[in-house]
Amino acid sequence: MKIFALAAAAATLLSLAAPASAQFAKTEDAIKYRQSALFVMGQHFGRINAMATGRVPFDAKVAAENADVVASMSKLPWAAFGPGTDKGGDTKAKAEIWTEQAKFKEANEKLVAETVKLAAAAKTGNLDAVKTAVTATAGTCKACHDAFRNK
Ligand code: ASC
Repeated sequence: MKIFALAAAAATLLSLAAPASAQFAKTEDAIKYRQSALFVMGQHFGRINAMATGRVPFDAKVAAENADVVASMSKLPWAAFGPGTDKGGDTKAKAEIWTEQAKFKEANEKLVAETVKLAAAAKTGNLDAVKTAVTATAGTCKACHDAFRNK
């Protein structure tokens, strides 16, 4: 619980912080940062997904806490895909991120929008609403991975 609250607070602070270009000392840091944010988001999404698929019992409070972290985390990775961060570290990022920036931004925004809906669905405590939102959110994860992430 404390960890969730901390992660959410950190996410809020970071999203209010300096412009992307000023955020990272090194390309390697930008790559590590975006991978870390995506990893944390994936971990928390996985906890909700486990409930949505019936692998673990549905707990509305836990789902809502995790969904809030997902919604906060979903805002973070994109500022770390700045110019020149296509190389210079261990990354699966495709060149299309930088050559099709409008499309990439649209994909980012879709994810953020779906995670807002996921957090709202989780707050209703209704498992069916959570399932619907989990499916929609996972769809935006997959669409972006298919278009912009190497295997
Ligand atoms: C997850 C996760 C992703 C997405 C993706 C959806 O749980 O970590 O990256 O769902 O696999 O297709």
